[in-house]
Amino acid sequence: MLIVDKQDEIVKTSENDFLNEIKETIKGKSSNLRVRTNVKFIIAGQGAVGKTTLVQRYLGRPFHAQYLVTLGVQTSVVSVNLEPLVGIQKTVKLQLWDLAGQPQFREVLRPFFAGTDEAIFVVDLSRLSTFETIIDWIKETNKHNMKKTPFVIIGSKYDLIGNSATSLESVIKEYLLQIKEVTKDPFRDELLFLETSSKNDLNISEAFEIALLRDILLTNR
Ligand SMILES: Nc1nc2c(ncn2[C@@H]2O[C@H](COP(=O)(O)OP(=O)(O)O)[C@@H](O)[C@H]2O)c(=O)[nH]1
Ligand SMILES: [Mg+2]
Repeated sequence: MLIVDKQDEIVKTSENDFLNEIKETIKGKSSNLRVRTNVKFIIAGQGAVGKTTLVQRYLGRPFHAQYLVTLGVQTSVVSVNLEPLVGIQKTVKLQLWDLAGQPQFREVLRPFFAGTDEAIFVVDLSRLSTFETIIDWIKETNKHNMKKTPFVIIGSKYDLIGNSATSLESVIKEYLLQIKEVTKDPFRDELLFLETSSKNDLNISEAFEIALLRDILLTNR
């Protein structure tokens, strides 16, 4: 995964190290930790980047190679027990709002942005041009929420890029810096980017855990 820090430095780190670091920070605060019982995530990004597959894999469903367009929005609720993650005896009801990426749904989607606690924006690593709509999604999300919405960027389909991963990295970094520039805010955290593969089950639960635990950290700072 890549982290663009507050000074716009890009750091490459392992998702497990990062996840452990967040877990330790949360454990350190656990005596008076505030945890919302309901958390809403939206999952957004261009059509066919792998949003629905990512959510379905997180929910434990098998991988399907054929493409089924999401019509408008598909919502799921999953109960996340924080005990095994950070040793807190609480359960979070995580609502996942999987939004259709095709432009014809844009109008229909407007009401669904409100109340978003965290956004998961997905790009397709085998089509890096899918990065280009992310800034629009960020603006649209912020427009319907009182505060700037924290987000994580997921680069999906890591299995498809194989040996070209290293050569694509500079393009990815460039896109991340552009996004960071547009979303500049002195109180904003680092920008997080995480590679996943729904096909090979790479970083699926990690992606949602990072997003959820970071939401808890942001609520408590
Ligand atoms: N190779 C590969 N294909 C994927 C992956 N994730 C999704 N896909 C395929 O990409 C297509 C679009 O996926 P979908 O989740 O429906 O995209 P959405 O429109 O963003 O919801 C489908 O054919 C999926 O099988 C992945 O990690 N690897
Ligand atoms: Mg979909």
